[in-house]
Amino acid sequence: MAPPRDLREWIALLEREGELIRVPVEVDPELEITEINDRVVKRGGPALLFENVKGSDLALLINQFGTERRMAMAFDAPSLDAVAEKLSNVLEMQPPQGLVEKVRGLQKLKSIADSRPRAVRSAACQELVLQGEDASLDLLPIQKCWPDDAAPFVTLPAVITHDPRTGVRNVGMYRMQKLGPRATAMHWQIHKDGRADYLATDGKIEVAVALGTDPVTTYSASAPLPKHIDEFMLSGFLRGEPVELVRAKTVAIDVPANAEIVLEGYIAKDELTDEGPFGDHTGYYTPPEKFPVFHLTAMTMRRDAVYPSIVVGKPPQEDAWLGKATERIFLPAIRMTVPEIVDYDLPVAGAFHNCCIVSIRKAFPGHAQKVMHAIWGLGMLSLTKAVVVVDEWVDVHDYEEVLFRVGANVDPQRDVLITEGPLDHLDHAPTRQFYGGKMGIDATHKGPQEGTREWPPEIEMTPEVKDLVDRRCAEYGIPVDAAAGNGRISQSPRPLRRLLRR
Ligand SMILES: Cc1cc2nc3c(=O)[nH]c(=O)nc-3n(C[C@H](O)[C@H](O)[C@H](O)COP(=O)(O)O)c2cc1C
Ligand SMILES: [Mn+2]
Repeated sequence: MAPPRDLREWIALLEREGELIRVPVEVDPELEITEINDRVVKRGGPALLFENVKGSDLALLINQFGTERRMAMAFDAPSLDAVAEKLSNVLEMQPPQGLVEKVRGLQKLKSIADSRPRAVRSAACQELVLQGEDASLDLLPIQKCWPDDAAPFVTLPAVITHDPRTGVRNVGMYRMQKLGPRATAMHWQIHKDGRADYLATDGKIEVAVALGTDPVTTYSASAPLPKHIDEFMLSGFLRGEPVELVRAKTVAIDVPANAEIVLEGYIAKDELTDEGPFGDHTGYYTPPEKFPVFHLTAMTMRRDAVYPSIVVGKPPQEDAWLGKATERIFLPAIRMTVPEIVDYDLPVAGAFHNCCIVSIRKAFPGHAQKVMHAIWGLGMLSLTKAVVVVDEWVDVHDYEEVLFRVGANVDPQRDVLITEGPLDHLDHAPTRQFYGGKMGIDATHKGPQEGTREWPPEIEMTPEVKDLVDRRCAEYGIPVDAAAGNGRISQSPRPLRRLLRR
């Protein structure tokens, strides 16, 4: 088995696994699909294939990533941590000793070599080629997601550009507001690589947009890689097989051969439009702001193309699992630069950039503060508003335990660091856009080295007595949960909530 090679294999797999429902009746892409999907997502329900979307001949796929199981299935992995392990194996490669290790080392190197995209001459994504007036976004079942949205938005695109200075490719997921049959806005935010490519051009930049790729490639477009790393490489590595690319018809850009739909076009340097309002992943409407205009020069498709969509809004939504995939997959890379980090968690309810809980192997005074600053200096994690640091033995995914540590171990005057720095483009809370306050909470144990009193020992029952009670459970006639222990009160959260905390 390997990850699905294209969207159709993925849909077939989801269907075989009881993870997809086909909806044959007509539904409206304006609001109705959002409301149906919202109810399904919040219950951890299946992917939905709407086969009869009002105003379009194309089917619409939504909620393909809506549960942890499906997100892991997309990678053909038992869990997201298993995906991370694959990366960690390569990142932590040491010079091999002995034959067995050498062979293993070669396999690892092969997995890197296989990551590079492969060029092909003909491709399914170009079965139909529409140019000029024939190319029209009106053919697509583009959703208007929320009542006050300015227009329909393409929500799950892989936007491909090249840096005009270096030629290096970038793939990013940036929503596109429909402005007409052959124009959209391009919502690449201030911190994003596609925007940097665009700013580096002096006239116009060619752009291609892949819709409906295999799920790992779709995920990769959302991954926060450093600018000089091609997201298709990451996809190839995670798939264990190169992404196949074909030259687009009207722009000098290679596009995924397996895509359902490809939009080709360009963006002129100084042509801006009002983008938004849009019901965003912050749970609020993002107000209108100027963004560049994308002009469509051609549209290529597979026969009977399936249009992929996603809805963001008040968390949790489907994008929670794309975010959790990034959280898990990037842990080994984060540990490369900050090895004292044991684990971290970006709570879905905190919309990812609002809060980061991190556990560390604390070794010296001020270590928690060092890690806070490291987080504020790492890629897109630099936009994190609040960082909570706990000791290595604390489970960062157990929010009740984290709150217990914050309550028990924090002297707000001493342990809360208030500073400032760059913030998420869409954060409406700071007084100024893009820049504002940040908070670090040191919930680790402190000691005389840090100028405090002796830290008291934590309460722990002896292992002997625990074993004794485990053994005698049945005898007591009391329903004592052998798994619970140490006197902690743990309310059992709703199943979906519990999953999201993982
Ligand atoms: C569903 C979804 C929608 C997104 N929409 C946008 C968007 O409209 N604009 C944006 O700048 N980032 C958006 N992102 C986040 C980017 O895809 C992400 O930051 C990615 O790393 C960008 O690629 P880059 O690092 O190559 O710029 C979205 C992510 C997801 C999962
Ligand atoms: Mn990038």
